Amino acid sequence: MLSLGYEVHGLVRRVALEDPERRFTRISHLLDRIQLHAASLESYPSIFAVVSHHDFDECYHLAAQSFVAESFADGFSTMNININGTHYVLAALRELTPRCRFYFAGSSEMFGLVQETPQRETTPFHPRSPYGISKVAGFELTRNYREAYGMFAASGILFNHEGPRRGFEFVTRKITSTVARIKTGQASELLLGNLEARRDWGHSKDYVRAIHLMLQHETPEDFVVATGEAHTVREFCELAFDQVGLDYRDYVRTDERFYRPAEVESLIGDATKARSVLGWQPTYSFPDLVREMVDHDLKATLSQTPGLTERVAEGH
Ligand code: GDR
Repeated sequence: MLSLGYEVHGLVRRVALEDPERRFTRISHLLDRIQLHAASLESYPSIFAVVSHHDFDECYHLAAQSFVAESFADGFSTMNININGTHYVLAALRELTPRCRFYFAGSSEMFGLVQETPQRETTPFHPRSPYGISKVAGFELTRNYREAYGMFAASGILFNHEGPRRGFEFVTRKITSTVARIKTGQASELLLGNLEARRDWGHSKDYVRAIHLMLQHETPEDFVVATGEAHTVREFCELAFDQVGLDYRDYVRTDERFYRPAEVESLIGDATKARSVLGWQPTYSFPDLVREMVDHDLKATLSQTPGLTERVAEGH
């Protein structure tokens, strides 16, 4: 957004751990170019206060409890934050800046137990987790504000999007960060859940371009964003270990703890609408994505431990 000339504002919650070096690591290089405001998705007045002081043109609502497994552990928090938080943002915009364009981060998890393959904008939803249910509610709220109040409110239905900035609990980053630790002798195994789950994995860099294009389109519409290619968790492991010259079968074990009460077995998206209406297309292939994530994690692990680069190069 900065490179496109936008003035960028963001919301942050106050948390007990306020160590700025840790807390803002992923945006530390941007902190002097963006404006952060204290607000919480749990508090309508806090969102109202920020929106009332600025005349925003576009609002990208990406905040959520986004980890599916955690939504089974605490469905109530997930519902509360994801549904009410979305409603608060929409309500504040409607009250104060109804011409502001609004983007809602919908999810392929809304398709859950898939009713058709590949999934597109018209595929019926069948969510399989409190997270998926909360995203269906957010999607419907966004549609309702569009229809009831004429707001430019659009949802992206994004399939899994990954990269070196991904959180460590998600399966792709869990795999690539553990591959780096195994390669450097700091771990000896990788414990995972369902290795046969299939996902349509794309790169976040490609997907944020689609999000921006959606808000520049003349009408507010919903779009599936996906690569149209699916791979299993097992295939991701195979490629990631192969990247550092190891065989995943020697290190990967399954553990009951990482299975979900209701699993989404297979997702694959059809982004024909985004391709034809927005002119969007992904640039990263699946092997490019895996390679970039493994390379990044290997470099990061090596740089954290002095002398390790030499030892790994010598084959230790
Ligand atoms: P997902 O992402 O649930 O698809 O949602 P995640 O990476 O957590 O899981 C993908 C698949 O891998 C299987 N799996 C494991 N997952 C995790 N996290 N840890 C494991 O050890 C493991 N073993 C197997 C899972 O069962 C699942 O099938 C992501 C999130 O970013 C959502 O917020 C977003 O909406 C969707 O992608 C699109």
